Amino acid sequence: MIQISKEILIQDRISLKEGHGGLRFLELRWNGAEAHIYLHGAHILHYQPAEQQPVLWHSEASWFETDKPIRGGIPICWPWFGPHPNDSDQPAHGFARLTEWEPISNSVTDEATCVTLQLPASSCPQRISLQLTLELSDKLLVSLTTANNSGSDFNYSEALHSYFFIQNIHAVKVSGLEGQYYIDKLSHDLSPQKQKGPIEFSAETDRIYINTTHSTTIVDEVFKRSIHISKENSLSTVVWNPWIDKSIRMPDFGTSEFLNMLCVETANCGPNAVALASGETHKMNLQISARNH
Ligand code: TA6
Repeated sequence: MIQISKEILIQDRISLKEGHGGLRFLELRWNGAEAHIYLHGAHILHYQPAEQQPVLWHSEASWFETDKPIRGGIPICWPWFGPHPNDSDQPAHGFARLTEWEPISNSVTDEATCVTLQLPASSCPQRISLQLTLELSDKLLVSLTTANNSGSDFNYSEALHSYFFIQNIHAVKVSGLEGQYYIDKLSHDLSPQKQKGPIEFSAETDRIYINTTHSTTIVDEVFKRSIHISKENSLSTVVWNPWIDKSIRMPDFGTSEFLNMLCVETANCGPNAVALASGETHKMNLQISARNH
């Protein structure tokens, strides 16, 4: 079990708590906003701006066990996205979300509350490091930084697999990806398709938008809220809703929970996997902000 140094905890701004399943998390606070990041997987589970509904969703049926991924929030997919490319015994979406991370630094100012966690070196490939920084202010900034000091190229894919809380999937649109190309993972034809208009949902949806730096906006007609998602150093955006049949097949997902969640994921995956030369660092940034209409 990771030991937390006392310097990480700052009264009223960064506190260590015991959460679901007895797993520990850091609670960050800033001017009425709050965020929770579990040490397991450096998993951001909760983000709620001041006087707003929570922005992130998690399943009531989620596991909270040290050898399983948490269902919801912002899982970290690294160093591969989806199934392992050539070893079916490996866990989906990599091992970073299945390991306890160590808080290593913080910053508490009038402008923001920040914490950085590191994947223990014992869990990383040789001389590769992975850090996550969470910055809470009137928005949420998440940075995932991979550093390669291995002496050779390190090829990997990654995602901040964000699950957003919505009121009804039938009354939600995603704008910002108009004209971008996507791979439809549910189709036999995996050739890139062009997105026409905003994305609306009426069935299982699992798409990787490729070669795109575009920001996206989730427009929630019922909550009367827009969630704006912008990114840096990310060329893929994944859009996923399991709908009912896939929800039934997932033991850690309630049958009708698909109505209240939508994944818009900030990634580098598929053709946008990262080739990181030795001595180089790659930092993928995600910014989430929510605005009531
Ligand atoms: O990001 C979409 C996706 O790759 C879907 O295909 C689905 O598998 C989802 O991730 C959830 O994956 P998980 O391993 O967390 O159940």
